[in-house]
Amino acid sequence: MTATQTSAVLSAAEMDQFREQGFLGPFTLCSPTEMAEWRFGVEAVLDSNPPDHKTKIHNRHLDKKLIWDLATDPAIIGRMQCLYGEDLLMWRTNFFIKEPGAKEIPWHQDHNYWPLEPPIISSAWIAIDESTVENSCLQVIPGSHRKTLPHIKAGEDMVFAEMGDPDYLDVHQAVNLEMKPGEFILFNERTVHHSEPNRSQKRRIGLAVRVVVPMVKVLTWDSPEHALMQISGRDPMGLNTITQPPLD
Ligand SMILES: O=C(O)CCC(=O)C(=O)O
Repeated sequence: MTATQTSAVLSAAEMDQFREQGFLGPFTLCSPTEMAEWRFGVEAVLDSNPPDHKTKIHNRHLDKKLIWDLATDPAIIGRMQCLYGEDLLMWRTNFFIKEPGAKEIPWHQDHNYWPLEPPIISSAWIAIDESTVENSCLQVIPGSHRKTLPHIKAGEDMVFAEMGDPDYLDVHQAVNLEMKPGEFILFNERTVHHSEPNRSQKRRIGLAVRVVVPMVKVLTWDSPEHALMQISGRDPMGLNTITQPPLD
């Protein structure tokens, strides 16, 4: 599938909302019927072996055009350009596959884990499957991006090794981000987010797309082959190795 839509734009009110809340959406990338077509391709990618990087679920935009096309859909990139400017680089893509029984993803801020200097990054999280409270949708705490949350060691029942310190969290403020297949949200590196264990019998797949601006240097790399890709505009800083998107 190729992206054919015109780039989306945000209103001034939406941009203010992103600055105040740390997240925005859900927005529509495509209809649930169209996402069923994408999902067919996504499942084939997830069944295939990546040539040169660590797992089947991370950074498949490096070797599969379908993932690059999905991750750089104009519905996402147009909105990111409104918030971060024209010059955008793709750093990572991560599938979050929560099968029935999958563990909790702890409350966290992404910048705690990432080798970025400075840690300025925009994420889009795309619902590949329907994502509901029942099958552990993403949750965020509005306005939480205005503070840095201390992170501590997480328990065995969590997916990550570190989690946001519960003493500094007000989870009563949390918002459930239920999404139909084909919808997505935007958030930033400090927005506190989480998902419950998947207590349902329904799988939930999301694709997280990580986009940086050229002033951000990636300090360590997932693999020697993992370069960034220019999504739009220019790279006037030249701080990172840049490669071309896959052709097929
Ligand atoms: O999909 C989830 O449950 C968590 C996603 C997440 O932590 C992220 O996109 O940074």
